Amino acid sequence: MAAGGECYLGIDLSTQQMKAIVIDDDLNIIHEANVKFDDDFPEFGTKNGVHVQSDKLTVTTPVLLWVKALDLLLDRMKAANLDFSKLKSLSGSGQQHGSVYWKEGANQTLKNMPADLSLHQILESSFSVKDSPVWMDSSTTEECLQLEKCVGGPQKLADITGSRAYERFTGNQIAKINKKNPEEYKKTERISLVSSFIASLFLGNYAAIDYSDGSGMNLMDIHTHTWSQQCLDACAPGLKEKLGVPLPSHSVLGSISPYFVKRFGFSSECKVIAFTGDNPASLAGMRLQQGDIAVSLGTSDTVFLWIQDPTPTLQGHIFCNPVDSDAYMALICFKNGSLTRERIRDESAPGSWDEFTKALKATCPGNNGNLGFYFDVMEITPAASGVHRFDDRDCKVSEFSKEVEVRAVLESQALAKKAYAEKLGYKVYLLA
Ligand code: 5FX
Repeated sequence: MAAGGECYLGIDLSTQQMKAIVIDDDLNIIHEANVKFDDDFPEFGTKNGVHVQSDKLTVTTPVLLWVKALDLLLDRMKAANLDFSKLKSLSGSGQQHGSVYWKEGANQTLKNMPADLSLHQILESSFSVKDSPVWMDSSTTEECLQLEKCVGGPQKLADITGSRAYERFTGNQIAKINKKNPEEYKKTERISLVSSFIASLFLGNYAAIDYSDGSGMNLMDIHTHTWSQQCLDACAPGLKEKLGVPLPSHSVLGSISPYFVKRFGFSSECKVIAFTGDNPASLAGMRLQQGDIAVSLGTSDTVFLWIQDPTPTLQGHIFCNPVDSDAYMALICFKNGSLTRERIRDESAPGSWDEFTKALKATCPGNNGNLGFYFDVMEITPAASGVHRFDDRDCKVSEFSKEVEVRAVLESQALAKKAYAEKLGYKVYLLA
């Protein structure tokens, strides 16, 4: 960075960690930091960043863990002598669909944060729901059926919101909270997505939900960029007020809260730009254009593409585009991503990616007709679970050799991405 040059901060709150990156005007990375939830906060007892409840379907993360993570991330950046006063603006992304429930009075607390206390100390009692549902949750089938019924069926819901009802989508999660814990819902002043929650901390005020992440809720009309009253009514009473007004994903929300100016030395002019979902942010960051397709390999694997004229179907999702509010993005999400690959690595290649690669190279593309499906947890696309292996005669077998297993997990994951992208009308050409 040139002396006196300006720079920009990006924050990502994903499933297993929180990351920060600082870039200059030429997109050079000048600082990076991260906080790993399981390792840095063992007191919360998360595994891979989440708590899986005893029903195996409910998956949550304590919201205070995320608040503590931001405290620690910024402390680490300060300890590394980052000059916060050079930051001209900041923005970021969050795992999609997860939700945060602010208790009555929380906005007053956000607006008056004393700089001698940590965020965690200040916000300790600001949440009406302590365990935030996250995208891995699949406990809301009842609420999904109810929502689809209320609006006239799954295709009707997809026509309005871009997706048929999905368990992890926020509207269905809110409906469950209202049904199971009506007192907690009543005490909720505002509901944020994970992305708008982090933006709210920086802003010292409730930040708007952006169009793109907002379209992962089964609540927004993706054509008008407004909440669909029909969907809101089907999920919970008084929801519109609790959600605020959605805004374009690149909106300037305001200047950073004085708390960060005093505590970390940010400039009071540093602007907070709307945060969005991790997948929309990847589309923006990779500068995707119409015709491009991208694959993201993370806790979830996703396939996404820029589209202009969406025709929502019962598989995959249509979200508003984060870069161009008149365009859209299609997305397919696979829940069994990196954690499944890591399990196979641990079992078939003693925990080493080098050994995994060696095993992969010992077999040839096509795996001699052996095919496996690895759904360690209930998959989203398709809705299936368990491990299913078939040999070259299509007979079900209970195990593969280590080498065949390694190739089978990669090939089946790649084939699923190709098959579902093609169902959305995308042509994937294989190079010989
Ligand atoms: C997308 O619809 C998903 O559910 C996941 O990719 C989450 O965004 C992971 F953070």
